[in-house]
Amino acid sequence: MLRRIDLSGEIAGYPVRALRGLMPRAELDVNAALAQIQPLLDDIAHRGTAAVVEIVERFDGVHLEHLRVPEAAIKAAVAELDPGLRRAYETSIDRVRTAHRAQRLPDSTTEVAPGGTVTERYLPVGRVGLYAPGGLAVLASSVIMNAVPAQIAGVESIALASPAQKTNGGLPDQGILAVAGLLGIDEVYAVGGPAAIGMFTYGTDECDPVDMITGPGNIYVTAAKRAVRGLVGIDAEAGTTEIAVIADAGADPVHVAVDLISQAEHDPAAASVLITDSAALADAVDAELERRAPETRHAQRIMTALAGEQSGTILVADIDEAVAVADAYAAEHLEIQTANAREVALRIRNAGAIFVGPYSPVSLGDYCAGSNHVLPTGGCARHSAGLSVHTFLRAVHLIDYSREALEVVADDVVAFAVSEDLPSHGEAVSARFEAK
Ligand code: HSO
Ligand code: ZN
Repeated sequence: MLRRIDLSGEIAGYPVRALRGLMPRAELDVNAALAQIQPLLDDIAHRGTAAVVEIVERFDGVHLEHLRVPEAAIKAAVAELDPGLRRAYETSIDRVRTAHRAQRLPDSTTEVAPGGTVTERYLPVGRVGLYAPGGLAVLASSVIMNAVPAQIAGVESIALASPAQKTNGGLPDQGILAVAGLLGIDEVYAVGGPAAIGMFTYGTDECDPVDMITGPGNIYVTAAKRAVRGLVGIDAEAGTTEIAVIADAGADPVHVAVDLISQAEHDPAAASVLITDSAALADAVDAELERRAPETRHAQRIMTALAGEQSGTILVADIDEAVAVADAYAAEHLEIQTANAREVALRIRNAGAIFVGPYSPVSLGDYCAGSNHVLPTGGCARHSAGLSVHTFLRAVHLIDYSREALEVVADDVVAFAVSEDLPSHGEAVSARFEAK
């Protein structure tokens, strides 16, 4: 089912660019969508609530009297939760909180020279708008993954927007509402798509503008976020889900296969990549995929993803080569199913998140590991990290020098200033030491 590329023994000296080209990622034409949604954003900027109501009516077929969801509806969604699902939501929230609390950094003051200090303060963003998609992509877990880090960072005001569902009386999805309730988010808007991004950016008489917008969305939401970037802060653009697995001859082919299938379940363009030094393991995984994929609920989507050119098996000579390939690919999710898995994992440089050993599957991380599932895709793991408490903090420097400390470095500032032909910069220092 997976196409196979044999690179054994060829990795040393193999150009990184060529390695990256082996498994090309699906690309979306966001800019084309941008041209379509720009008029909607402009309309919201000018007419506020009235424009949002019209857009929701046009695209979601729901007429809203108010954009904001009554608190009673959020409470009811929590009350109506199936007990098993409620426990799952609470477990996830609990673990994500525990893991993310450890990310908070204390402010730090460094004495750079006697009497001269630089303090780094971590200040939370003031108001954040979280977006949760509707339709086929209702993922309550993503609300947890976005909201918890913001709350732990100390963001004071969090608003959530999710599309009005005709099937839910014009309210957002019940699961989304329930999770909001469990997280203590009471400001929720039944607004989806670019309208939500416009509402958050420009504000309306019902919704104050936000400082930052995070959360996944379809290509139109992504385009809207691209359009307003700078006016508000925006998280990284989410691409199609991808999983790479490094496995050796000792790996369980069932584990490898079910994990490759699990992420293929997201999208026909999802990437499932196996990197192994064992042709026998690759054969066994293929056999499991052939057997299991047609039996899955979303067989069509999964089989399309597995057969796509973004997916495949790369055969390498040994685990050193496997690590090199994985680093070049820079997967959103990387599993290590080898002997000494933790040791191998610690050698990886580029991956959004690394899942170690046979009992740490990606789907655990999607929901209940405590880690965040908003991760860099499309090779962005080479330079970026996933969503975290840091996403919602700004490090601000406080510069505090005494007269003596400034005097010690005055000549250096003047030398720089003169060399850059900005002499007034130098005078701003030297004037302080001239006799009056
Ligand atoms: N694997 C997805 C997250 C997710 N999976 C949510 C299920 N629900 C992207 O990391
Ligand atoms: Zn997933």
